[in-house]
Amino acid sequence: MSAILSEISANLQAGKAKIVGELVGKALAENIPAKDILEQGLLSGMDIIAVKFKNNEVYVPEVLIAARAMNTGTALLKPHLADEGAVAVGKAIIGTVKGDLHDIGKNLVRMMFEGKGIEVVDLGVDVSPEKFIEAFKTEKADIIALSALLTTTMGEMKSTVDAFKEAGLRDDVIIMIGGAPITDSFCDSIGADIYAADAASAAESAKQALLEKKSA
Ligand code: B1M
Repeated sequence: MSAILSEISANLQAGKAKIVGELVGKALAENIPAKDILEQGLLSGMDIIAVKFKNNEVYVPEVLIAARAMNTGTALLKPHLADEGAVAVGKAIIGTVKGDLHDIGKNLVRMMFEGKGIEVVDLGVDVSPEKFIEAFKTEKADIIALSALLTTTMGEMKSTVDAFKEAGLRDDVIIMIGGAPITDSFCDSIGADIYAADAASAAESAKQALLEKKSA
């Protein structure tokens, strides 16, 4: 791995957002592909933090500042991850479900969606089923994209699917779910439409589903 990508990873782990931003800028100037900066710099640093968090070697404050550094870095990569000249294929509402404050994965999915020409309305974190429904109606969206990182908040995905059924809107919406504890079988069990394991495949599947919807 190139030295600058290791430096990005190390500074992300130390929560040094400003330095991470500078290094990402430098790596881009050196023509290192944005995908490599994301995967081998930022995400590799976040993976190490995740293991340390699990083993109680770092705690919430350290993880929070690492997450801030991650978001600084990904924001700079955003224009470089987008497909140039992508044509708008549809509109998505994205959010992390109620009770859940994790937003790094959700932000990556948003970025990849935008890169595929999908217009995105981001409701942020801790989003209730009612808020998803309200936004779906006002924005006239095609897809609802739900992220959850906690086993305790996965149930909110089912509540959201059920709320769309109760509102008589289930047939009008494509519901996509993802996040570390989510699986394909969970997706089937709650009656959502698409499970995606990572941000890139989420964007690919969303685009495919939108194109199929348009041609139906
Ligand atoms: Co939290 N946390 N956290 N945390 N945190 C986890 C999830 C945990 C697994 C850590 C552990 O190992 N113990 C654990 C959950 C255990 C469980 O539920 N079984 C945990 C816990 C317990 C908690 C708290 C309860 C801790 C506490 O307070 N004692 C608390 C809960 C707060 C809340 O949400 N109510 C908490 C808090 C936090 C921070 C605030 C400190 C911080 C979040 C900061 C932020 O997001 N702005 C944080 C973090 C950073 C993590 C870990 C370390 C990293 C998550 C992350 O951002 N990964 C995480 C450990 C882990 O995941 N191994 C952990 C990088 C990111 C790119 O990956 O989000 O998985 P991820 O996204 C992936 C895919 O999942 C997918 O695409 C992305 C990759 O391309 N994806 C989708 C995500 N959403 C998708 C949606 C899609 C499709 C794909 O379609 C719509």
